[in-house]
Amino acid sequence: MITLYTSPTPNGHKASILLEELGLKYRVHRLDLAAGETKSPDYLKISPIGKMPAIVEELPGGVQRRLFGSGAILMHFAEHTGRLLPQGEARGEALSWMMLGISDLGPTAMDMFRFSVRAPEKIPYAIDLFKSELLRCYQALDNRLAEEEYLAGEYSVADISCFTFIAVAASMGGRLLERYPHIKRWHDTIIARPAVQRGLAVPE
Ligand SMILES: N[C@@H](CCC(=O)N[C@@H](CS)C(=O)NCC(=O)O)C(=O)O
Repeated sequence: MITLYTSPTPNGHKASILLEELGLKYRVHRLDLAAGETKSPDYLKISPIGKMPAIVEELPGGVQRRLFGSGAILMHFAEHTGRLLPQGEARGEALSWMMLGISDLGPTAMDMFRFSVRAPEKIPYAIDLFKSELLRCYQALDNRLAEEEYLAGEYSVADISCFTFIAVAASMGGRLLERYPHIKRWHDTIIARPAVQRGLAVPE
């Protein structure tokens, strides 16, 4: 049995969309971030950094496997099932775009939100920096999606990794999808997938 520790955020949705796409059975343990549940001693045994998403898998023989962070989850289940991670030349593309979602797009989008919305004091340097870095990610995605239907040619973990941060930004208003027509075409195709809709509804 797979238990997904999550909360309704873009990183959590990467894991739930993946599990839905792969048709794997899992149960959901909802974490209350505001109540500090990711910092509890029990949860820190699963995710040493105290962040979600994380997974505990019960394996035969009473063995447990933990996975923490959306990147490890995407990679592990794609490799384990042999799905959503193309082989051959496209593998390098898939891993590169998957990592762009994890190490560039996601952290930059979160820092942009923190500095422009949450911060009690608005620091123009930080806001300008994260905005320009975010636009750099959007432009790279749009350019790639002008060439290919999906980031690695076929639908893969690369798309799931980047999609959730694009979807949340698009849902907050603004002109992201208007400005980047290739991202819009890709976003609209992915959001229409039934597994993506189910994944976005987790935790209910
Ligand atoms: N690199 C991690 C980042 C995960 C992350 O930042 N999770 C946030 C919510 S989206 C979190 O757990 N925040 C709680 C905290 O920082 O205390 C991943 O890709 O999953």
